Amino acid sequence: MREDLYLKDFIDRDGLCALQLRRMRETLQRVYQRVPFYQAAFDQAGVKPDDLRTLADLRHFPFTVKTDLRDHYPYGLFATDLSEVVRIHASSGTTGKPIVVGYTREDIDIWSEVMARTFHCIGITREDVVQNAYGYGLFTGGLGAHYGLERVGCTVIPMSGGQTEKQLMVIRDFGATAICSTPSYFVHLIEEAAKAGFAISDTKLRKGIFGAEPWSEEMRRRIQAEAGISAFDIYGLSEVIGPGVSSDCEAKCGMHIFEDHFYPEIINPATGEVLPPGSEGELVFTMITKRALPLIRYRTRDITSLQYEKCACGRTLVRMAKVMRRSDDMLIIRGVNLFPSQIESILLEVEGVQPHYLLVLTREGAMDDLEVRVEVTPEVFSDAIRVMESLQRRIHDRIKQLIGLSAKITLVEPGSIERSAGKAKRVLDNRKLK
Ligand code: DLL
Repeated sequence: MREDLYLKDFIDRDGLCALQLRRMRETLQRVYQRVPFYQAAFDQAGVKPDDLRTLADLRHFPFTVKTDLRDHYPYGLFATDLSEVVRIHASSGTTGKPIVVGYTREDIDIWSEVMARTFHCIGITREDVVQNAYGYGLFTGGLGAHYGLERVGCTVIPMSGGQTEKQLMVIRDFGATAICSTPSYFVHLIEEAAKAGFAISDTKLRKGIFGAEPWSEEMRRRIQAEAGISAFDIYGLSEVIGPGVSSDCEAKCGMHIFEDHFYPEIINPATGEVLPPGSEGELVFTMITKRALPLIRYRTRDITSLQYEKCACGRTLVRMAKVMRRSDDMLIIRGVNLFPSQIESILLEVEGVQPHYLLVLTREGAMDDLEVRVEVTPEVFSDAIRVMESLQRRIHDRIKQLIGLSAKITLVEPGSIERSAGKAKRVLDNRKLK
């Protein structure tokens, strides 16, 4: 029974496509009959559920975007009665009301399944003791990971986010072998452990299951070297299901999408045109098994590419490249396009710099200015001004060379940039206030 669950990752592609087509047709019928929003949207686009004869026909159907969920807040896009919904989660956007998502009993089963498959990809077994430091509550991270871990049968410690001292006590005393958290919070744990006089590499912790925010390969290397663990990337979003949409395997060469539930496409974000395999573009998902909230062609805004070649681990499931940017987090500074993750990659290549930074944008008249505030190690901070200045210059020149922007570099004291127990805040845009 348990083995069957994991065998789904190795299904042959023809069998998978046939399954996807059947499920997609059923879902299109269901939303057309049950969700007035979709009936109107399909009618307006001049398509009927029966027009889907092959998977490629999906491109004729309209997209769903975040504002559609907002406009039908809170339950307007649900395809079942609320009496069948057993759980609600919500994701807090930067502005206004949250996005509300719902799950039937079957949806919770699917979610537990895709999370169990996630942990199996990472090599978590019944023998593991897993500290779950994703937030429990309306955020999908905590409960999503929890149900998957129980399904695997390992020992779960439901810590939730925050309470850093207690997290460190539990890592040590309870013998956690793996931890789930945002990558930025784990970096914070590494530092706090050092302050408390121990190294995470001296504990039993061997694996980190990190996601919910972008993090670079440089950040992965740092975390692995400093904590003596293997760091895995997991991806998901509330609107699709939560975590459990895709996961690294032990080969770490892209995250496998659980395609028998979530059908991916890559589009050109400007035109909406579907791009061929391997192209970089915006990721779009159609949920082909969900009951309460099956969204059609949901635009994630996350930029990635898809690789269909079989993976070294033997899984046939398509892999998505690490998500380093969103089509909507691009900053335009003096005409130069910049994604915060580009700065992260540059900073982490410099010795003496810590993985804590904040990009501060200001406007002086018509001119935008970028300040990069970054923490340095205690050694650098207590060093001579000369050493600090030379480090500042190196970072400045590297950003200028690679991105073409002249930024003000401010080296700040270790611990002075605000830490978060969840997603890190990397940009402070003061331009909007003026
Ligand atoms: O962050 C779900 C999740 C929880 C994923 C725990 C992984 C682990 P939301 O709060 O709805 O859901 O935020 C979704 O976060 O569209 C991406 O922009 C970003 N994101 C999530 N995982 C990754 C990742 C959860 N591994 C949004 N790398 C998504 C980069 C990620 N960005």
